[in-house]
Amino acid sequence: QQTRAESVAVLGAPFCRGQKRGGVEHGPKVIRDAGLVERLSSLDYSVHDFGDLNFPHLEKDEPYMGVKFPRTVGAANKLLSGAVSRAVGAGHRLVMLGGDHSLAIGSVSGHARQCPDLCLIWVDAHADVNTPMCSPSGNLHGQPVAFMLKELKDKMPEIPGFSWTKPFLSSRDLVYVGLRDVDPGEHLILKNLGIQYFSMRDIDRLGIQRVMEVALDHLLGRKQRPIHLSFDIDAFDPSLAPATGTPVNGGLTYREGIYITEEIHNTGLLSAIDMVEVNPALGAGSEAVEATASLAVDVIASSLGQTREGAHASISVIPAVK
Ligand code: EXY
Ligand code: MN
Ligand code: MN
Ligand code: MN
Repeated sequence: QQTRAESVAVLGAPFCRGQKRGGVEHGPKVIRDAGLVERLSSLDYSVHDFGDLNFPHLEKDEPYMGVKFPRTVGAANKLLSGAVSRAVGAGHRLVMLGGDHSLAIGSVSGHARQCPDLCLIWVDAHADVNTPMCSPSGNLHGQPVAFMLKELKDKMPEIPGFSWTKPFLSSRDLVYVGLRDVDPGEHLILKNLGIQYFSMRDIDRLGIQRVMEVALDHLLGRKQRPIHLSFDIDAFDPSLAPATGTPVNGGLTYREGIYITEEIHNTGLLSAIDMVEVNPALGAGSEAVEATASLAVDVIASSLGQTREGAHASISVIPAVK
């Protein structure tokens, strides 16, 4: 059986300090247990599972300007950023398994070190673009995009733990899909910076086909460039993804979610994926957890070329009667 030229690196990031609920650090384990590596191998990738990162534990990490665990989150993301940069630099497509969504600071910045012209598709119920000044919670999983955007540079205080990174992304190189729980400060940022976003209401109005057409044209119409997909499992409706820390009603259907990733795959430009916020300590028992993890695997596989209409890569003749 021939294998694709491409290889995929899987990198586990067992980390939970960007939010307050324990358990999300076990996301990488349940996503692997749901068969991720086998599924990607069956798509003919050569899969390199780099295992889980070992994040430093800091004894003392007091809040700073309301931001919780700043040094712990900063140090974890610094480590992740280096690991992602090395994996992408070695020529792999990257799959980062979280962990909470604060990890996107490290993942996207590490990717951007190798691909400075990348664009970012953020699929989430939330915009995760609070600055420390407008965050209602102080949780860093609600703030990662604010650390990335060049246009927010002078709105961001210096947070201990983050001196290693500086903003690297233009607001026009970012698109959101799935929003339905956006804080007032975040809404102002989206509007002031003219960020292209598609809320669940927009999906209701336009349909997911038109949403993806406009989203991809916005990002790629000017220039073809590598895509980073940051996929928060809470983008899905809680009936499909119950094992997550901040569920919001009225989310993506299974078919909308898979259509999003199929269209991203069809660009041929997907370079890295984050799959975050799967929390096996939540949800009403093991079935709920397995359903959520299996959904995460479907999203990743679909992003990397699994199709609903089948494929014929490994068979070229209809088998003759024996
Ligand atoms: N916007 C709220 C906050 O900043 O606290 C909730 C953020 C939840 C973030 C989840 C991961 O997407
Ligand atoms: Mn635990
Ligand atoms: Mn998120
Ligand atoms: Mn979210």
